[in-house]
Amino acid sequence: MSSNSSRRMRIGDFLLRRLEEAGVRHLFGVPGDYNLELLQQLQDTGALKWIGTTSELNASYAADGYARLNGLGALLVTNGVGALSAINGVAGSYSEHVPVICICGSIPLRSIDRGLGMHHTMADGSWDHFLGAYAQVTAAQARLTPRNAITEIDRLILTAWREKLPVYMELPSDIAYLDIEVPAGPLVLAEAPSDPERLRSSIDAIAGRLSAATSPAILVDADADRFGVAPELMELAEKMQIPVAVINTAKAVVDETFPYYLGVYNGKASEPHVREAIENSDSLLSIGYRPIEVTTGDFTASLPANTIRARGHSVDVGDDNYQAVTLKEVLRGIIDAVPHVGNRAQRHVAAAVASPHADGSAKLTQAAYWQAVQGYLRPGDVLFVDNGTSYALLGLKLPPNCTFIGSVNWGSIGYSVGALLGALTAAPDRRHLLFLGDGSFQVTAQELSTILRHNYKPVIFLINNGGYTIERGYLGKTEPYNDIANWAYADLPKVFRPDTSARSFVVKTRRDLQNALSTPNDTMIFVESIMDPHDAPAAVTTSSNKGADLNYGPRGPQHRENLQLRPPR
Ligand SMILES: Cc1ncc(C[n+]2csc(CCOP(=O)(O)OP(=O)(O)O)c2C)c(N)n1
Ligand SMILES: [Mg+2]
Repeated sequence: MSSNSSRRMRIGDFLLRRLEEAGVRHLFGVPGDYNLELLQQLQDTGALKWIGTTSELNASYAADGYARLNGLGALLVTNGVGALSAINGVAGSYSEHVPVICICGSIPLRSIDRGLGMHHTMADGSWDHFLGAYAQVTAAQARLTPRNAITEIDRLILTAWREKLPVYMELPSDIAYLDIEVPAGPLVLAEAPSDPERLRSSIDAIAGRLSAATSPAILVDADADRFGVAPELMELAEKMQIPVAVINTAKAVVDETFPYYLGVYNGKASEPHVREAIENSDSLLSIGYRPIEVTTGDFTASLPANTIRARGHSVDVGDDNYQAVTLKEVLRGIIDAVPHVGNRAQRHVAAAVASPHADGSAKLTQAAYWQAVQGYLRPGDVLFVDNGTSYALLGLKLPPNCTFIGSVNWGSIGYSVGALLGALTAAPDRRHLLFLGDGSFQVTAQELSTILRHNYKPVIFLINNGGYTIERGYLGKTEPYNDIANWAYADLPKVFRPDTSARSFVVKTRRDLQNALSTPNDTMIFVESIMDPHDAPAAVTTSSNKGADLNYGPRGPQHRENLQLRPPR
């Protein structure tokens, strides 16, 4: 059949078919009367697998986690109530550059035509509020009609994939079963090729600079992962012996055992050799760099003035800005254009500090905890970090082929539990390790039930320190607003799935932790570690202290006696 031939198909079936052609094999979400008709089509055709979640917020986090490993993710919500429950997570996908398709089963076109008041609306005769809200947090939005369904479905899916950003689509509940003429050929996810002259000129400019440089370096942000160019960056680094640093949002995007991997650049908070290599480079190539306070050591980052700024679809070199180029083609061209360099002076990466041997029966500390976690990591692990003292994971050295899933820019607590469900669904055969605090967990804990329902086998490392320790470093060291209710966290697998085979541990000492860590990964492992509310990695408290100065200014309450958790002196 030729690609421009057409056939008849129901709108809902066509949408599911397009998602499948785009590589989406699972749909997360919560049913509602405005989307049940599409769910029935999913059921009848077996097109995608439905993964029902306990809330739309968690579905949005799951679709994000799924997309991080799969390249594209999708969720299905219902009008208004579902859409707005999911909007925090979708906004996070926007902030973090993750392509997610949010499909909202919306009020029937019949009601719009006739001006009928409907539930899940403002009951004010309007129907555009939620499209308007989503216009703020997505790259493209549309309400489908029988006339626009073909073009809009393809436009939204392609926009999400090309821009690496979320999109929002309303499917009115009375059109999913209507037949339309649809293209017979599949949807092809492809970048438009670069403009040949712009591509050649940008490659010449960058390759020229890198070749002439004596201390070139590469600085990587998350877009290197989103646009899939980590292999090209490593190939370039290897060919020219160029050191590569990442910022925290791009942890593990470059294999940390790669010989030219430097470490994490974070302004003055970086290790000295990383800072030196980036800030004194005479030709720094940055990839998708989007600095914020927590990725720049509180704005102490200082990139050379002549930094080359490459992004997904454009490049800045000196005074020139190149449009209509794709990052992958630019990097491939640079690799071909630059000479082999075999004699650049090697930098020495500081060896890992030897671990002091502590008493196994002593109370577990954050220091001992992260040291034990370091030893537990294996090549290929998928690692999740939520907001809180678990950010300490960013300081560990990761084995090869690990994936790091976090939300450093958006930072919505609880994200990691939903993201874990999504990533487990996308890659069930990898080992998934979740690191989070009690406060973050309490936001999205019930999604554990979905993870258990599907027999997934992650390891969950929960720090029970009685509340929001990272916040105590901003303000309220001992204030009750940073305290939370104590749950029997380790009992929850049993609560959420009475017949579970999950192994739960309540860890109070280093020996308890070692015992938990020696368990095989043939079922879910839930490790609840009890720690002191005032025990926090120095990097976390220092960053919180600085954040308080930035947030509250010189007249703020953080200067008052003992109101702020500080690093031990
Ligand atoms: C949705 C949302 N609400 C509030 C916050 C503010 N916040 C950031 S970290 C944090 C506390 C995290 O506590 P916990 O998960 O227990 O980590 P800990 O530092 O105690 O290890 C809070 C409330 C946030 N980031 N996101
Ligand atoms: Mg806590």
